[in-house]
Amino acid sequence: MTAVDTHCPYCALQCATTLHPVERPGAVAVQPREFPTNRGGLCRKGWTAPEVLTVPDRLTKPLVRNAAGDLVETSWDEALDFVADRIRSLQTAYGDDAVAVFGGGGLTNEKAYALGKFARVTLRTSNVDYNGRFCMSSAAAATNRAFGIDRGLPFPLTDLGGAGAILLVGSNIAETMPPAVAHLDAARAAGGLLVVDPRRTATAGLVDEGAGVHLQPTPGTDLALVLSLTHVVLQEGLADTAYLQERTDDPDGLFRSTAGWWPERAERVTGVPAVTIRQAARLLAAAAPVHGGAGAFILTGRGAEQHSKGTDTVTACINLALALGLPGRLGSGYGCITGQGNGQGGREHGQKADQLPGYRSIADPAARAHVAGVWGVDPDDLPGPGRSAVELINALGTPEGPRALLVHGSNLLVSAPRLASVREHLAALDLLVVADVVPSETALIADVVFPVTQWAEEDGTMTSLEGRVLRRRAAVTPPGEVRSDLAIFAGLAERLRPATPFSTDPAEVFEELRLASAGGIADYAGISWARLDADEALFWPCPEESHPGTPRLFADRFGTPDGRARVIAVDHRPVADDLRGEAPLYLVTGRLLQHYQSGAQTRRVVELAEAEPEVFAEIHPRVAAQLGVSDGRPVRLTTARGSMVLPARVTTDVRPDTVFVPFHFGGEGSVNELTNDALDPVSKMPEFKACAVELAAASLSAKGIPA
Ligand SMILES: Nc1nc2c(c(=O)[nH]1)N[C@H]1C(S)=C(S)[C@@H](COP(=O)(O)OP(=O)(O)OC[C@H]3O[C@@H](n4cnc5c(=O)[nH]c(N)nc54)[C@H](O)[C@@H]3O)O[C@H]1N2
Ligand SMILES: Nc1nc2c(c(=O)[nH]1)N[C@H]1C(S)=C(S)[C@@H](COP(=O)(O)OP(=O)(O)OC[C@H]3O[C@@H](n4cnc5c(=O)[nH]c(N)nc54)[C@H](O)[C@@H]3O)O[C@H]1N2
Ligand code: SF4
Ligand SMILES: [Mo]
Repeated sequence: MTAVDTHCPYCALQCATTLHPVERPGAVAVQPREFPTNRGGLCRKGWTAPEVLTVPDRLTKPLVRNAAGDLVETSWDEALDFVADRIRSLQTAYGDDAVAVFGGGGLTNEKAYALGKFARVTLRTSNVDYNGRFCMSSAAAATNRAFGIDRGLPFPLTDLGGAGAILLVGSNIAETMPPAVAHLDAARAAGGLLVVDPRRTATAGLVDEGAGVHLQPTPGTDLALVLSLTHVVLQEGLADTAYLQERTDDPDGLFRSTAGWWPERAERVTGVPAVTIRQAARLLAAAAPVHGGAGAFILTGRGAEQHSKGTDTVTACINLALALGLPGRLGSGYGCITGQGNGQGGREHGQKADQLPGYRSIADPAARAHVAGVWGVDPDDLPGPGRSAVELINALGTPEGPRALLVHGSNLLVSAPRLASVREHLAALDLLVVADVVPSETALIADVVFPVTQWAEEDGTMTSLEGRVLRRRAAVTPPGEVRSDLAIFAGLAERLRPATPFSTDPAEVFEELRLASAGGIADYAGISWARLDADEALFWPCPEESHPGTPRLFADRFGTPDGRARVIAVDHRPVADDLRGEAPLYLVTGRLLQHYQSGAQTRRVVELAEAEPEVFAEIHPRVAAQLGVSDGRPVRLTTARGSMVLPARVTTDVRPDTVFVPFHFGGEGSVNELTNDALDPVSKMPEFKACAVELAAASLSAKGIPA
């Protein structure tokens, strides 16, 4: 092996790396590579990613559960035959929708595309969705309805570098994308870094004394806060009225929907002082182009989005950006910080319940005709829109719901909300098939487990948080009998519906993806692996080989039929499972720098597991004193869904009405035992970020806590 240029397997920043040969088979060493997003930097997860390639319990052979209930090794042919037979008999008995597929935003574009095609063409099921529903779906829904296009950042990340102010709503970017912090430097130096988070996170810590503002609202109140920021902008005459007239459909709607949110009222709801709200609005406005500022950005993360009103909160952020004339202006804008490695590409190629490749709607007859043409099938044979992730999980094993589930790239038994229900529904299935690289919590309860390739073992493409298409390159041969997810789709298609064969060659799959996406919103027709190999600077849409790609969207028009942004009136509403006498605190969940998602990968990396070995609850000293609990001692958290015991981390970084727990741990350490699966009505995003919780001191003998 020679040195191979690729990108980190984890988050959407997709830091550029070079892999170097080492002596051990299947192993590599990693070096960061100069690239606009990471500027030669890597976080701790990126540095240690090679270890996941050779973890001792790496899956290397297909496994099938035997009569005694154990997962035992088998051959690919036997495992594929078994799964195909079960699918055939379940679909014969219960119909095509009896089989469901669940995808992931970590899959390459090629895998995501093949997964959607496999569900629609081979299985003919409408039951397909993916973990992006848990991730940025509220921002996607909001940008789709306001701008007509959902590309997380409609501008290159480096554009942030010139801004005078950046408002970060519910993003802890300093821990979730550490190398990206460099792009905040100018705004920080200008005193324009504005961070909205109920915790004093590492990101809030970037706000030095007098160099910006940390707004620390009550969890679940961002919508009121942003409505009030907009109120101040409009009342103080700071809006870009010419922009509102020219580029939006309803400037008056903006005034009407924010008129009642004067800062003193918002203070009562959010806990953020009215004076701070005014200060933040003025700082942001001063950087807007209409006032001759250096540029301003509003960016949202999961803290704003993962709520039952996430779509409306993002809409309020977009409305604030429109009031200031930011979207589509060079050096300003609104963006959602997409999370997973291919969180952007994963939402474009048809893994979503309502979507076909090219970010097309599965309900649109023209879109169906185009994609069916590429697939060589009759448009009438394509299923219609299906259930969203949580609705799909809650239907599994019910009389009307699917009897079988195939999971590719998600560890549902850790990362989905209200785990008791997830466990019950997975157990009620006749067939659970999990494709993974390691025996994740979900793989361990499956009937069949397929061992698949991961980043350094495969070729493909990923689309980063900027909408930039990147090459993932194979550097090593996968161990044992590991195959790509593409081989699973091909193997099952050959057995179930051989008339439409599936390629196992990612380069061929990409060529087909180009055709299927052509003419769609996310148009990849002009992007080829050869062009990417020459220069990874192609942002979609890129309709022709001669097209330079589109780093910046919306300069002249938005993606709506008349080219104007839609102003959608939204109003504040409380958290679905709100505080009450017996549950007086908010439980919020999120991430630690050291772990990735369900932790399936990073909990297996020794250095990361040693740094953060177990779950904990951040509580304020005042709460700790009330409970008589000191740092490291066990507390019991109880919500309407469940209860868990975990050590307290006593810190003034969290509000006294808030408890924070990271979601990266499995089994008894899974905070999703407690979270609420109440859904946003538009995006169907579950309310991971806030629910009412009761706290109590726990006994020393409580499970899992050493005395
Ligand atoms: N280290 C690490 N990095 C990651 C990941 C990971 O698992 N680990 N995952 C990747 C993925 S898929 C994603 S989606 C991104 C997520 O990246 P972020 O959005 O930055 O991550 P979170 O920690 O989920 O949430 C951000 C913040 O929201 C705050 N928060 C909670 N409730 C509220 C609220 O009501 N309002 C506001 N304003 N804030 C609130 C939390 O305190 C938290 O600090 O990270 C990506 N990068
Ligand atoms: N309480 C709470 N819960 C949350 C969140 C939160 O903030 N709070 N955040 C949510 C968010 S934003 C997200 S994105 C989800 C993520 O949660 P999950 O969907 O569980 O994501 P991962 O842990 O990344 O799981 C990916 C799995 O796929 C495997 N894998 C990696 N590469 C491949 C591949 O190429 N093919 C296949 N078949 N498998 C592969 C990995 O080993 C891992 O087991 O969690 C959500 N859950
Ligand atoms: S920031 Fe994201 S892409 Fe970069 S090294 Fe860390 S996990 Fe990997
Ligand atoms: Mo995510």
